[in-house]
Amino acid sequence: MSDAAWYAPIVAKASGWLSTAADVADLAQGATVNLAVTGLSRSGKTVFITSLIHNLLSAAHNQNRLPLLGVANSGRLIGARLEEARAGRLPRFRYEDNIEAMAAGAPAWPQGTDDLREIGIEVRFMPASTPGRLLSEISGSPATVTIRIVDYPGEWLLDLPLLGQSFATWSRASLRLYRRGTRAQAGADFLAFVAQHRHDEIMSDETAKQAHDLYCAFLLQARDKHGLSHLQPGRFLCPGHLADAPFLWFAPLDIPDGAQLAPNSLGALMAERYETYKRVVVERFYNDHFRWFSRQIVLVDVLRALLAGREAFEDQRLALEAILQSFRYGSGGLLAKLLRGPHIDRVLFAATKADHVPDIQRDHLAELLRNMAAFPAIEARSSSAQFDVTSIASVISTAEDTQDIDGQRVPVVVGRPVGGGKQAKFFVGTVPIRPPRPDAWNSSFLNVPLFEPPVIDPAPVDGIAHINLDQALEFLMGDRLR
Ligand SMILES: Nc1nc2c(ncn2[C@@H]2O[C@H](COP(=O)(O)OP(=O)(O)OP(=O)(O)O)[C@@H](O)[C@H]2O)c(=O)[nH]1
Ligand SMILES: [Mg+2]
Repeated sequence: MSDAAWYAPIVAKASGWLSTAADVADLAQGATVNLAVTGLSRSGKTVFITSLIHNLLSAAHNQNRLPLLGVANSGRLIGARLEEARAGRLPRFRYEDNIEAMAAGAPAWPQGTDDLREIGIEVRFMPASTPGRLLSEISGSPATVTIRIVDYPGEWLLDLPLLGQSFATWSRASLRLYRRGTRAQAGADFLAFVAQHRHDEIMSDETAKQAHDLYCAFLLQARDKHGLSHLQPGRFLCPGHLADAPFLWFAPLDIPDGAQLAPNSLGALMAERYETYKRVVVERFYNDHFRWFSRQIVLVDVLRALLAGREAFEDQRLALEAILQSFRYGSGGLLAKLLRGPHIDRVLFAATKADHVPDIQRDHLAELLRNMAAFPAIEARSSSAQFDVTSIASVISTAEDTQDIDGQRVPVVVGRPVGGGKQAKFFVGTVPIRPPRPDAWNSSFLNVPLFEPPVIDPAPVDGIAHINLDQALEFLMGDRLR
């Protein structure tokens, strides 16, 4: 590996081209960019990471797969390879298994994620700038950038907002939410239990465990039966290796404003476990995997939320906003100055599974996402971070066609629904560009199943057909690949 500290002054003096020695050090030593792939459960994180890797590995053979990625389009991409598994601290992301599953005789999507995994992709390229190229020639090696990505269950993201809340505050906010709408039905047993167990009753492990079990059953139902997203804590839905750790045995309780939790009370026991959970699980998750990211893609399955109805849609919006509070955007703000580590300076919001709608509807998906959460507020708070909104499909699983409906020729998508259905046409109606008005929710305007993945080549040669994956990568990484 070349000694950048030695080269930089010489090159700078000789040419006067260099803006900063740090850029050259990056090119010579190989920079690492931590990319946060953020998204609620089933939003498409694992499929996105798998397709991104496969297309980057394939790019040396088939540069046409990534026409909107500058480094590929300009012919400067030399190749990409996976970092050795031992380079990471976590178990390796199952790229190979995922590709094999998708390339099998009966193609299948990757499994839902149940724990943390990481991977690094080393991209080798010829620098675009004259000093960068000169440095590459002197050192005899191309520039490299390693993109590091961590994959995790989407449910865990909702834990991040807990860092800013005490047990009493969280309990009050949660129970307020659970007493309304669908949650009140799904959580009837748990709410009845809470009504019978005051925070100041004598602590009991048995009562705490009972509350916890009822609460978990409620969260599972809210997610799986009602399509809700704002569900905390995340490990209750997806415990990973923690499984039955006793400090997980807590649940929200009714705690009136201003009430003190007495020693040896049920409330005090729950609060202690909640704090342990925050310290042992959430803080570690945040510090180890989010603090160091400088680029972020936020994946949102906007269509699924629309399909699930008004409450699920509103709930997803709340969940997204809660999560976004947990990240540090731009260089402004007291918090950004106090906390160590880089801030996130580029964020892309992406509506996923854009192949579920015909081409002419895809801009609508992105617009709907733009109008869905309080992104403009984030933008205003952070002048130095760059934001964009787009729609993507990591793996195109449908084809476009048209169909006559009521004497009109309308665009439809054709695909094979997961679960053995026959190939069929699906008319998705018009995707609204704003969250529907309250009275518009009654008409079901969309009809999209999950589709089977297409046949792909497991060898990283041809790549995977996608929509806007290259554009997303250019926005997120383009400046680091120059
Ligand atoms: N048609 C289509 N379906 C997709 C695409 N990406 C994801 N899906 C579907 O969405 C499902 C969920 O995708 P994942 O990538 O596993 O979601 P995730 O965010 O990793 O979910 P968790 O691991 O549960 O947090 C997949 O099993 C597919 O059915 C896409 O680009 N096109
Ligand atoms: Mg996953």
